[in-house]
Parts: sequence; C-alpha cells; structure tokens
Amino acid sequence: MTATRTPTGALITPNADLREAFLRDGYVVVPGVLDDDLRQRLIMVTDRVVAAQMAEHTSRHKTTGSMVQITSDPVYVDLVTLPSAIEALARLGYPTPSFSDGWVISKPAGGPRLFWHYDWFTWQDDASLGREPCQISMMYYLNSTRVQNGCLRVLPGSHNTHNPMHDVLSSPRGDLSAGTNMDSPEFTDRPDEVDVPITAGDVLITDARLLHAGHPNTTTERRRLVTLWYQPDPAGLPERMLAQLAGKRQAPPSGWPVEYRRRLESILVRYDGHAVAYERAPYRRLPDPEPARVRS
Ligand SMILES: O=C(O)CCC(=O)C(=O)O
Repeated sequence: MTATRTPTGALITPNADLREAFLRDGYVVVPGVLDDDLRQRLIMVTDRVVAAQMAEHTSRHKTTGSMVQITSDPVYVDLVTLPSAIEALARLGYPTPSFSDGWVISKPAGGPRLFWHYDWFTWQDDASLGREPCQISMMYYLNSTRVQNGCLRVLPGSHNTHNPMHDVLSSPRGDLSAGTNMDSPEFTDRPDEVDVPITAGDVLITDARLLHAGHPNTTTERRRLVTLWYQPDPAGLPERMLAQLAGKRQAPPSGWPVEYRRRLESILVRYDGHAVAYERAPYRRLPDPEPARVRS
C-alpha cells in the first residue's frame, strides 16, 4: 500500500498485517498511542466529571458505569485530535477520519458485568454488510485492564459473520443498562469469547459492528474508559448513513475557548446535503461463518 498524508502532515505507510488483523477480527490493539502526561490529565478530569453526575445517572447506567459526553470538558479534544491516534488510523488505511461522538465510561469498584451488544444502527444499508467498517471506535482505557477490573470481552469476527449471540439480541429484554435483570442471556459467558486486557497508553480500535461485553470490576479501584467514535472514510459513506451519523455529532459548547472549539470542529463529521437520515435500524443477518476446513 502506498504512503498517505494525514491532516496533521505526517506521511504514513499503512501496515498491511495490522489492517488484515483488524478486518478479520473486528478489533486490534495499537500500543503506546496515549502519552502519560495526557493520560494523567484525563484521569483527573474523568473523575471530576463522573463525580458530578447525579445518583439517577449512576443507577440508569449501572452496567456501563457512566455514560457522559466528551463535551463535558475541553481536555477530551486533546484525545479526539491526538496526532499519534490519527497516525494509528492512517496505518490501518484510514488517513482522513471524521469524529462524531465520544463517551466517558467509568466503571466503579464493584461495578457489574456489561451486556453483549454492538454499536451499529444502520443495518438497513448494504454498506453495513461489507468488509470495511462504516464506523469505528477508539477505546482508551486510562488504567491497565485485566479480567479482575472489568476488561473487555469480544466475539472475534462477529462484525462480519452471524453469531448465535445476534439471535439473542434480536428480542428486546428491557433496560440492560440499569442492570435490573442480570439473568438476561446478554450477561452470559460465551464459548467463543476472548478477553482483551489493555496496557494503559494503548488504544483498542473496534469495528462498530463487533459484539462485545465487559467483565465486572471486582477490585477496589475505578476502571476508566473514554470511547471515541470515528468514520474511517466519511467520503465513501452512503448519504443517508452520513446524515444519520452527522445527526449524532457532539458539537463544542459555545462557552469553550475558541482554540478548542476550532480543533473539535476541524474533525467533526458534517453532512450538508438533503438526504433523509436513516432511522435507527436493528441487526440484519450477516453471512454465516465459513465452516472450519477439515483435512481429508
Ligand atoms: O466498558 C467497556 O469496557 C466497554 C464499553 C463499550 O461497550 C462501548 O464503549 O461501546
């Protein structure tokens, strides 16, 4: 693959192995993207932002821990526009991404399991069934994670092929975020699940269609995560999909310093056309996985 230039001016040659692993599994970990100085600033602000939430927020988001927009503080713009992160995306073959929304997801000590889910809601468009993702996350765990403090679990390949968990998710079962029924099948162990422990400073990149869940946090310390959502190739998206994604964009508050507003605006997804945004549509069946090859 040929080298491409990012908006920050870096000349990046895509890494074919990294890209293949990402397209095959639906996720990949890129080490050493977030420096320690920014990580410490993010921890400080994240704890403050989460502490400011009302008790009602905490009980509504029991299984995620919290769900606060990144526009709660300008420091998150430093993460959204982080040059080393944009370069990591360029190595995956996505040099000119746009950003739509981001969330502070902070699982307190003793926080329960997170349910199985995907984060893609435009399944009515055939582009959702292709090999390339229409949306990806960059997940920054601000502390190192492991099974004990609630690391992520994934079903590799479930972004591109049907998984039995998709059938489970097709019948609505009330409010999974509030965790009122932890016996729901969305909270079960799966035979094909894989743990994804992360070293703080690394970034986990996922395809929005990938099925994922989380372990409970059985430690005495908070586990902090910031999830950012990007369009890897906004120019290649169908217009109705782009209109939907642009509808979710988190614009900078008018009270922010001009410099932070300008930087967030510079990467925010836009749609200036007249196509009608897609409604939120649930899963449409992906192809079955290829049967395992058996030697004759
Ligand atoms: O809390 C986690 O580890 C996962 C969060 C998540 O599922 C998401 O951001 O979509």
